Amino acid sequence: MKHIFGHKNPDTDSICSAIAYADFLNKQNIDAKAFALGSLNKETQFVLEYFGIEAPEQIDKLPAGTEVILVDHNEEKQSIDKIKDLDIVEIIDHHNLKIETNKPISVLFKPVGSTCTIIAEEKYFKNNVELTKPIAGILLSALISDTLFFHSPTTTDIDKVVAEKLSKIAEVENLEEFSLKLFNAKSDLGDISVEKLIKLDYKTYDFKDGTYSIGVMETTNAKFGLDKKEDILIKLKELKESEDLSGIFFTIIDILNEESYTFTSGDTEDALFTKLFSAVEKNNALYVDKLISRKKQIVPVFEKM
Ligand SMILES: [Mn+2]
Repeated sequence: MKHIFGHKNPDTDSICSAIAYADFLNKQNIDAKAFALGSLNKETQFVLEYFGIEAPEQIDKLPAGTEVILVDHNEEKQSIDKIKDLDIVEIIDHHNLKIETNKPISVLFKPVGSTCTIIAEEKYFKNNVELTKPIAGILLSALISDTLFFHSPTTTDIDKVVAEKLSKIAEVENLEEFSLKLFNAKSDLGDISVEKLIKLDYKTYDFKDGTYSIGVMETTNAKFGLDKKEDILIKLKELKESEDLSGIFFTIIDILNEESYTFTSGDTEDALFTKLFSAVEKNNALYVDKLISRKKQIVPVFEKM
């Protein structure tokens, strides 16, 4: 059986693309199943409940040689531990191509807003494979989530066309209203611990001058994160040490106002971020207007430095 999974600290796109692609393969009589590399965030839980789909089983390791399909990621550091010992047979993704494999495999990469866009368009629609309401619903949710309801600069025309088609099948009549429900679920963090807050959507990258982690908190309630500044700074310093990183950046992204506030693990990182993104001090954080996409706006700048 092929094991399908997205990245660690899974977001809605990682979970829903794995579930949908397993559904697609099962319809071709291919034995495949979706898994999660970590617990589901509130938004993903909301989406699965809303469309009546069971959450995938969580795993953190697999026996050597297991056939796996990676969705929504292809960086070793973001995948399951000892990924090199597994048999990667296919990758579907919308991030930079990073991985090296030791044999030819199927890859499907598109520069679109979500992995779910690729699965809907290139798998279901192009092959005329029937899409059920729940699967269309989760594909649509992930597309809206990853593109921040088309506000993110990662959004393409394809995303908008695919979302339109999916919303009809999913019977979501008012997309804007639905996206607000999603973002409110995402922003409802209750009494979350500071470490969990930092790790909500946290990815590690090997840049030329070191290994860095970048956590983002996409929210309609930036104040929730800003108010925890002191604790966040302490935790960032601790994590930098314990994870042996060159630095950590934690960016609070205000989805509705299209702006962001960043905290870092130290003065050097503060200076670096300020220089790279022309950040200014606002609400006691490093403020950058219109900086809302880690993938398209933040990571590329670090890769060039
Ligand atoms: Mn994605």
